[in-house]
Amino acid sequence: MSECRATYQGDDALARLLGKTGVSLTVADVRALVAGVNAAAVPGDDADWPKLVAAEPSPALEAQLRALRATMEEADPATKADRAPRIAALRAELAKRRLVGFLIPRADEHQGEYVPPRAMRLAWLTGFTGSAGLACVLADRAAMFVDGRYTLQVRSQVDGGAFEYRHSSEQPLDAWLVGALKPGETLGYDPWLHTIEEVTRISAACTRAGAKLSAVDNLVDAIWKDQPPPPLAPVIPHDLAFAGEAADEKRRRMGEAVAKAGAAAAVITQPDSLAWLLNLRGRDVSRTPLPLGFALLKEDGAVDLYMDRRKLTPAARMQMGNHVRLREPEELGDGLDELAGRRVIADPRSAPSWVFQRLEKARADVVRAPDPCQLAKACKNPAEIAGTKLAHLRDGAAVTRFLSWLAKSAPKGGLTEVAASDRLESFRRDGERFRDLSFDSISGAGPNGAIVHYKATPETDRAIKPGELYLIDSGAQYLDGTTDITRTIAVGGRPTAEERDRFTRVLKGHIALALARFPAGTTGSQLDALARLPLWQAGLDYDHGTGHGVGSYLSVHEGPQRISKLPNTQALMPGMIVSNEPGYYKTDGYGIRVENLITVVPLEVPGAERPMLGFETLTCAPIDLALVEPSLLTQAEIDWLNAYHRRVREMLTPELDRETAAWLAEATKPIARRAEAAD
Ligand SMILES: [Mn+2]
Repeated sequence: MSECRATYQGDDALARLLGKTGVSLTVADVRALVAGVNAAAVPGDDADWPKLVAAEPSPALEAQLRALRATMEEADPATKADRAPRIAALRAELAKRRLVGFLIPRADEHQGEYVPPRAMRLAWLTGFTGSAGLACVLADRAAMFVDGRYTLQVRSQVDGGAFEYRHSSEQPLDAWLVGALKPGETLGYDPWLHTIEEVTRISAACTRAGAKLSAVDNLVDAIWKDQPPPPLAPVIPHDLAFAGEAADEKRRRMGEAVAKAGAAAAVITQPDSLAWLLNLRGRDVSRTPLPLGFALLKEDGAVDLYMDRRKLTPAARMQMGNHVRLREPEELGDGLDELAGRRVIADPRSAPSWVFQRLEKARADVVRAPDPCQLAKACKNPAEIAGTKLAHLRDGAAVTRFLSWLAKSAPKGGLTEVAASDRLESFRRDGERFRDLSFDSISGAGPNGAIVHYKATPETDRAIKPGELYLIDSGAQYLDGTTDITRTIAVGGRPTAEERDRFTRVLKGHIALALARFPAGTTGSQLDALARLPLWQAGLDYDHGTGHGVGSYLSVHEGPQRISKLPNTQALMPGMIVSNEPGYYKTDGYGIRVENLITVVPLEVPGAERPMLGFETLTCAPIDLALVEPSLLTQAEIDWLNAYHRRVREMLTPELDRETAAWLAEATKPIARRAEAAD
C-alpha cells in the first residue's frame, strides 16, 4: 500500500467523524489517547491503534486519526546546556521539601530493560541514555553511577561539571552516601522505582551517615512540564497457535502454584510474566512486545489486572473473559489492602518497594519470592519450541542473505557499521511474522567490536575495513519466536594467526556447551566453565555471562536461568531457551563472539543411571570458516561444526535465492583437521 497521508482537517472535522461513527469519545479524549500512543513504541503503520478509538473505524476516520497522530509527534531536542536549568529546578524542589537530595534511577516501575518515554527521567535530567544507571542529586553536589559498559558513554553525554562520574560496583552509591550525607539530613526516593533490596541497602548507608532515607513523590515528575503520558499501545491477544496453552489453563495452573505456596495471591509486577500469563502482547516499550501493567494472581486462578482500559483492543477484552477483572492502575493499592492478613507472594528483586510497604502496612504476610509465572514462562511448551524453530529459520535466512551480501560488499571498503546493521534489519523485515528487532543491533568493526555493548551511532559510525574483524550481534521479534545471534566475520577473509587462535578458542567453548550432557538439577553456573576453558588455558577470559534466558515473542533477556560465573541456583529444565555466547575482546584491537540460541532437551544416554539433559541448537546461520584454525580442534569438534553447517545448508537452501544458496554452499563446506585433507 502506498503512503498516502491525509492532512489533519482540525478538531471540528474529527468531532463530526467521531459522531458519525457513533463513538462517545470527545476530541480531548482522542488527543489524550493519541498522546499515549505516541508515548509508546507503536510504529507508524501499526494497524491496531485506530481500533482503540473505534472497533471498526471508517477509512475517513482512520486517515484523520493517523494525520492527528503525525501532528502530535515530537522529540526531546535538549542539549547538555539545557540540563543545567533542569538540575537547578530539581534543587529548588529539594529545598521546598526540606530534602538534602533525591535519587533518579534509570529504572521504571517494572525494573524493565526498556522503559517508555515517560520513565526516561534519568535521560531527561542528565542526558544519559544507557540502559542502567542512577543519579544522586544533592543540594551542593551530584553523582552519576554507571557500570563498566557505560564509563565512556557517561562522559560524552553527562556534564562533568555538574556530576561526578562513579563506577556503580567499584564506587557504589552506598559508599558515596556515607561520605556525602550529614547527620540529620533526609534523602528522598521514589518507592515505585526501587526494589526493596535496593532500598534496604541504601537506607543502611543513610543510617551509617546519621541521615535517613524517605519515600516521596517523584521530584522529576514535579518539574518535568511536558513529561509524556504513560504509554497506550494497543494490547492484542497472542495467538493460541503460538502460545501453545490457553490463558485460562495458565491461570488455573499458576493459581494452583500460588495455593501450593500457601499464599492467597501473588503480585505480578513484571510485564513479561503478565503478558505470558494472559496471552497478551503490546508495544508500550521498544524491542519487547510488552503491555505495561500490574496484576494480582489469586489462589483460585482469578486475576485482577491493573491496566489502563483504553489500551485494550476488543479482541484482547474478549480473550480475557470473566475471570480477569480489569481495574484502573491507581487501584492497585486498594487491591493490596484487600489482602490484609493474608499471605502474599512478591518478588524482592523486581517488585517496587512501594508494594512491600503497602502490603506490610496492610499487615499482609509477605513471602519474598518470584511470581510463579517466571519459571513456568521459561520452560517453553512444544508449540513455543516449534514456533521458535520456524522463527529461527526465517531469521537464519535473513542473516545468511546479509552475510552473503557482506562478503561481497565489505571487502570493497566504504561500508559502515550503521549501513551494515540497517541492511540486516531490512532483510529481517522481509520475513513473515516480523514485528521488531529484539534489541538494538551491536555492529562493531575492528576496535569497536571489543566494546561489548557497543551501539553504533552517527558519531561513532566506523567504516568496516578489509583486514579487520567485524562483530554483529542482533535479533528480532517474530510472532512465533524471539531470536538473538552473534557472528564474527574476517572482512576480506585473511585474519591474523592470533585472531584465528582466539576465534577458535571461543568456538571450542561454544561447541563444548552445545555438546554438554548433564544430570537433571544442574545449574547454568555449573556449566559456565565449559565455555571458558579453552580461553582459560591460554590465560584469557571474557567479562560477560555465557548465556541468558530468551522469551517466546517476549524479552530477549529473561530469567530465572542463566549461564554465568555468578552463582545461580536455578536448574536448567527442558524447554528453557538460553544463549550460548562466549567471546573474546582485545581492547583497541578487535572483538569476537559466537552466539547461538540453544534449548534444553532430555537426552537418552545409553547406560545412564540418572535422567540426563543436553542442548539442541536453534540458531541456523553459518560460522565464518576463515577464522577457524582446524589444528586447534578435536575430531569431535570438527564433527560438530560440519554437522551444524550441513544442517544450516539443508534447512536454509530452500529459503534462499540461487546466488545466496551458492554462497552458503561454499561457506558451509566440511572442513578437516589437516588442511590438505579438506574438501
Ligand atoms: Mn545474547
